[in-house]
Amino acid sequence: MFKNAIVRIPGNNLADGLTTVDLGMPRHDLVLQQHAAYCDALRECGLAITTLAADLRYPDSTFVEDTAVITERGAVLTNPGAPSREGEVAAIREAIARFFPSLLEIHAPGTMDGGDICEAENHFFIGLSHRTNEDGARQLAMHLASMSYPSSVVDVRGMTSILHLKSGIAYIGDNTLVVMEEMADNPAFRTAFHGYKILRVPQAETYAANCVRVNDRVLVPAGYPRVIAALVANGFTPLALEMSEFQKMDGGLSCLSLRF
Ligand code: CIR
Repeated sequence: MFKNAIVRIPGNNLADGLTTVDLGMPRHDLVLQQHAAYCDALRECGLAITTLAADLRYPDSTFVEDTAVITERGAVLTNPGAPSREGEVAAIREAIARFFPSLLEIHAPGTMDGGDICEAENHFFIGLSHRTNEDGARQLAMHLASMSYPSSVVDVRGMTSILHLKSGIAYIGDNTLVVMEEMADNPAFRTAFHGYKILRVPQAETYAANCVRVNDRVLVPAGYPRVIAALVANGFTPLALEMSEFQKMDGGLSCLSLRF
């Protein structure tokens, strides 16, 4: 069960952030509206929210998930892989330290974005991506081991359609993983996930592979009927949220909050 979430209000310069997709510029009024609905959904799921003010120094800073890996046994601050996002960790440290006074850290030359880390029933999958490098992955595996968590690495560097590991997979509890079609062909991943029930996401709905279990609900982006139907058919209760403006900036549902 999650009790808390940390979010950051998007700045009116979100459009200056990084993106690899060509979906147009986010509209600030809609950005704020979608962010507010996201926060309402977290509240509806029973979470108390810590809301941080917009930070115009870092256009991508609303994507707070990338700054930390938070577990039941402790928290690790990351060292984001994009130079423009490096300062985001210092900016959020105090808010996280209020809940986790002793913080572990990923140090250079290691880099890591929280979006690459997927916890699946006490096992951590660490995505190697263009943001998370081998040294970052090694450091995190060591920190996780110090908390008695096993982990394994999934290399997603060859997958051009996703930014982070969790752009393509989600663990939604009940021993179930939501996995994008392309990822299911990764042998390391298939072996590692032996024993999990896998809900395959059709290629046309890949964006919805980034869904989030929050207590009794699964938050899922609106507009992906096959994924929503599969969730319902497997006994989950989806809560659909408009994400169009964040999608324009390569952001998914998970990246808008740190949950613990
Ligand atoms: C970036 O490229 O870093 C941001 N525009 C999007 C980050 C999305 N984060 C995530 O999926 N965890």
